[in-house]
Amino acid sequence: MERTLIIAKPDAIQRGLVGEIVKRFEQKGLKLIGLKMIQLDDVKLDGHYAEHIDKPFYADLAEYMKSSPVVVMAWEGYECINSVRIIVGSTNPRQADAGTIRGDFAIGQGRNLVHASDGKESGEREVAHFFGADELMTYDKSEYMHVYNQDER
Ligand code: IDP
Ligand code: MG
Repeated sequence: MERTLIIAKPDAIQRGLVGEIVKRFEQKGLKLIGLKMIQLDDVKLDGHYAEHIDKPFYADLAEYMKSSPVVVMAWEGYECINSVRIIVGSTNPRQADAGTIRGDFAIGQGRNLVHASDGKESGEREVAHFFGADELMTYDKSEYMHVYNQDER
């Protein structure tokens, strides 16, 4: 099972799209294992976006990501990193397919509503960056037998 970190960014909070975003992953059949609302500060944000700190857009990105609280979520599922990136859509919402979160609800590249981990290693690292072990839930999801083949569970 892979884990991915999803962030409903400040534009999702301000536009009342948190429920819509959660719904997309719930209806896919993924398992929610952690969820909380937080206010990002420089330390937390720079750690999360370390690969982007030197990019020209980082100052704008940082200001935007701290402009209101965000909702961070950890989701789990078989090969879920790829599934979630498909559900989220391309970074530039104007290039994102209809049916994706960004394609359906966003326009500006710096206002693309949601963060999703881009690999198995980054998923583990990002979940650990935002959630303590005691904040991640372990439980059986009763619908798994109807969502996965036996060898995928
Ligand atoms: P991703 O969120 O699809 O993984 P990344 O390339 O990792 O995209 O970029 C992180 C975030 O930085 C994007 O989601 C977006 O909010 C912002 N960003 C990326 N490129 C640009 C840009 O060229 N202008 C403004 N913001 C950008
Ligand atoms: Mg990224």
